[in-house]
Amino acid sequence: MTERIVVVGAALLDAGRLLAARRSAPPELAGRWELPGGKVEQGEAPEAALVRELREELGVDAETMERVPGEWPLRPPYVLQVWTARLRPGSAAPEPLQDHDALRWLTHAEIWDVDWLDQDVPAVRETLPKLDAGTRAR
Ligand code: 523
Repeated sequence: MTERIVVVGAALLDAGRLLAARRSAPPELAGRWELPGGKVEQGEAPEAALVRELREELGVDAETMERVPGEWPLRPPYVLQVWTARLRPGSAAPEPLQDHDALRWLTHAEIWDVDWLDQDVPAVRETLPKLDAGTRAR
């Protein structure tokens, strides 16, 4: 049986906006936007991997909230799973420290303004209702 490796992505939410990150590498992905994250390491829980990746790549202290239903195929043997996440109190604001060269906080109306990686599009679509839930009562 082929080994399957989970790549975790974060739908990082803040005040009804979703964070999009523009990849700077590898060349075939550079310039496209993604839900930031990375590969789960052996023996690591996916949520812990996501918190680690967000710290390494964006310099933030984040926590996961819920799994976004679904799983999306990447280049074999990788599959993408997504969690909603938020910044913990006192966290720094995200900065593109590694793997990215731009970040944008998108409102629902702006979600399709960026050129998402094809494989991230269905995951982004699934997170939209959660984004709306976060825009109420402010
Ligand atoms: N994706 C992807 N979408 C998405 C992520 C986080 C990753 O399509 N939202 C793809 C891109 C790569 C593979 O998944 O082909 C691994 O992601 P990467 O490079 O962000 O994972 P890292 O940071 O764990 O990789 P290493 O640099 O190898 O450690």
